[in-house]
This record gives sequence, C-alpha cells and structure tokens, in this order.
Amino acid sequence: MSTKFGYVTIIGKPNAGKSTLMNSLLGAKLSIISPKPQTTRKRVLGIVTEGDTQVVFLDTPGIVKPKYELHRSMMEIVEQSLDDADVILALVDASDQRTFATEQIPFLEQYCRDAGKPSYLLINKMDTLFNKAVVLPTIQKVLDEGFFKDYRAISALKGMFTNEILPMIMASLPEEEFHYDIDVLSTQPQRFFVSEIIREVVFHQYKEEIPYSTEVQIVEFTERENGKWHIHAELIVERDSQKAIIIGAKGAKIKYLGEKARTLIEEHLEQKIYLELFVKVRGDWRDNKGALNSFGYSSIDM
Ligand SMILES: Nc1nc2c(ncn2[C@@H]2O[C@H](COP(=O)(O)OP(=O)(O)OP(=O)(O)O)[C@@H](O)[C@H]2O)c(=O)[nH]1
Ligand SMILES: [Mg+2]
Repeated sequence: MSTKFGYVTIIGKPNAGKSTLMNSLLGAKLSIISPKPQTTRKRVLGIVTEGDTQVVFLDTPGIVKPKYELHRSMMEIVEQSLDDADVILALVDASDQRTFATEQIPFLEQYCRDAGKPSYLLINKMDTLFNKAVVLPTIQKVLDEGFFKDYRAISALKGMFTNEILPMIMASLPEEEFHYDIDVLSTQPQRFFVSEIIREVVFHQYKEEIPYSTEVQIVEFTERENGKWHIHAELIVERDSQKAIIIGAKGAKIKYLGEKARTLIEEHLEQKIYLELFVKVRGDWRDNKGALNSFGYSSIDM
C-alpha cells in the first residue's frame, strides 16, 4: 500500500481562526484560542492520520508587522514553517468584509508565492455571514487568477466543511512513509502545552496589555506514580505594576487564575496536579533577545 505524508502549514492574520481550525482538524484541543489577536506565539504541531494519509499540521502565529523582538521571532517561526511546508493553507477571515478580499487574500498570496509551495485558500468564519453569497465574486476572481489550487469556504468554529480540507489537499501531498505511529497527536512536550494552557487563561482573564506582556515558563514538572504531579510555573511580566494586576487584591486574581488553569491542565493531562504559580518581573522581555532565547523562541520543535 502506498502512503502519503506531508507537512501542512496554516498561515493567516492574527485572529483569523488558525488555531481553531487546527484543533478542529485534529479533533482535539492542542492550540490555545482566544478572542484577542496574537494568541499563538510559537508554532504548534498536530498530527492527523486518516487511512493511508498522515499530515503534520503546523499552526503558526498570526502575521504582523514586527514592533518587538518577540514579533520578529514569531515571524521567523512563520517563515520556518513555510520552508517546512509541503502544502500551505492560507486562512482568511470573511467576517472582516472590509479587508478579506482586497487585503487579506493578496497579502497571503504573496507569502504563498514566495514560499513556492502548493497553496489552498480557506475562507473562514462563514457562519458569521448572513448572506453567504457575498463571497462569490471573490471566489470567482481567485479561481480566474488560478494561483490557489483550490479553496473552501468554512467555519472552523462550527466544523463546517472542514472535513473537505484533507481530501482537497491530497493530490499535493508527497508519497511517503508515515513518520509517526498512528496514535501520535503531537511531538511537542507536555510542559509546552501546560505553559500554553496557563497563557490561554491569562488571555481570557486579563485585559489590555497584560496578556501581551506575560510569558509563562514551567520551572518544575514532576510526574509521580502515585499521587498528584507537581507543576511549578512562573509568569513573567514586564513591570511591577503588571505583577500587581496579575496577583490582584489579596491574591484573589492569581488564585482564580491558578484554579482555572489547574482544571484545564488536569483535563489535558488526564491527571491530578498540584499547580504553583509565581510572578516575576523581567523588564521589557519582549525586546530582549537573551530573554526570548531563554523562553525558547530561538528553537523550533519538529
Ligand atoms: N464565528 C466564528 N468565530 C471563529 C471561527 N474560527 C475562529 N473563530 C473565533 O475567532 C477568534 C480567534 O480564533 P483563533 O483560533 O485563536 O485565531 P488565530 O488565527 O489562531 O489567532 P492568533 O493565534 O492570534 O493568530 C476566537 O474567538 C475564535 O472562537 C469561525 O469559523 N467562526
Ligand atoms: Mg492561534
């Protein structure tokens, strides 16, 4: 039997729904999601095996014009993931009617052209459109231009037409042996997913610049045969005032954060845990290459 195997990179502007799509394709929650843009900062790798096809999806940070070193690292992750791709999925947000046809599609098309890989267009958030036919002229134009190999209008959130994506890209996947056992969902370590879950709760619980100024590092991750695993995480912020906001009056905010994160981590690990959170200040870490390296922004998991 001949098998197919390939890397499929999902790109798009922040908040387009890349991580929601990734999770929908996997049928599992690996990537964190929030209503705020720039939630994903590192790439997330998820493996789907169906019949004689194995695909490694790469969820990437939303493409931004860099304002900080952190953004530059995020954009390097996008570039690396485009280099690694056999196929590119360019995801646009149709709920942003003003930009989706005139700005988002040409912008992503340029990335796909530069990468020189078979590329497919996905028009997301179709559930938000009362009149779905408004996307038809855009689709016609894209088809006429003939750069994208194919397209689907989908809702990653509702799972609308997402099951057509794998069959659509099949022809562009190389004939190759599987790289992973069929039950492997990711190759990234559990401590990465744990730090992401904590970051997700921060994105949901805090406002304004706090989620953007917060990084999470797992400093202890001890598995125990009998009993709760011990996880010790540091939340790194940029200023003392942010530390005070994270902690809240009498520690109420961080207690709430810890409880919420612990529940989600226990669901993810299917394991009871003891979670300790500490807050540290590292001034302007977003613009500090040394800090970013120590937070793992210079190496990419494969
Ligand atoms: N209505 C609707 N909302 C969606 C859909 N897909 C994603 N969303 C929402 O859009 C927001 C952003 O989703 P994410 O999956 O985090 O987007 P992303 O592209 O990964 O964003 P970044 O990681 O910030 O680049 C969340 O509130 C999602 O629930 C969709 O198909 N329909
Ligand atoms: Mg994301």
